Amino acid sequence: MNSAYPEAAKTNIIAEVNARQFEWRMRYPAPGKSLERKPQMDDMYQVNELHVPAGTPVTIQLRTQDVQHSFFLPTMRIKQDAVPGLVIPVWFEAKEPGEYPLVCAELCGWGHYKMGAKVIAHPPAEYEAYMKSLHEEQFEDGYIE
Ligand SMILES: [Cu+2]
Repeated sequence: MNSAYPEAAKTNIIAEVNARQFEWRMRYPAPGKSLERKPQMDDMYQVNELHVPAGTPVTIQLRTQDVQHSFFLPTMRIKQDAVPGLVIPVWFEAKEPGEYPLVCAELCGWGHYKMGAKVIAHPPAEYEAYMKSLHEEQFEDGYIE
């Protein structure tokens, strides 16, 4: 197992993952833009679904909005605490397209048991297309170009 932080992942920051009682909120930059520390007008949001390109290392910025949670991708052997006040980069690679479970591994309250989500890995071209369609869907009123 190689645990070094690959260069490719350092520049491939695809989303902020915000844990809260009792769900996972994703914030993605608009297609072609990079993720900013502060939310931007054209960011995109999703709950309990994290879309990623397959076959390439990616980084997410992990944070929590309330108590301590733990970002756990059991099939990828990735686990990282989400700690109040910190933004923690986590890298992983979904080797194959498909769905991978994302669960909370820190007892965080009554709803801990249901704090599950999924990572959805797409072939790279399909990923680009998906993110574009998500942006169109979330900004279909045309307010932001
Ligand atoms: Cu939790």
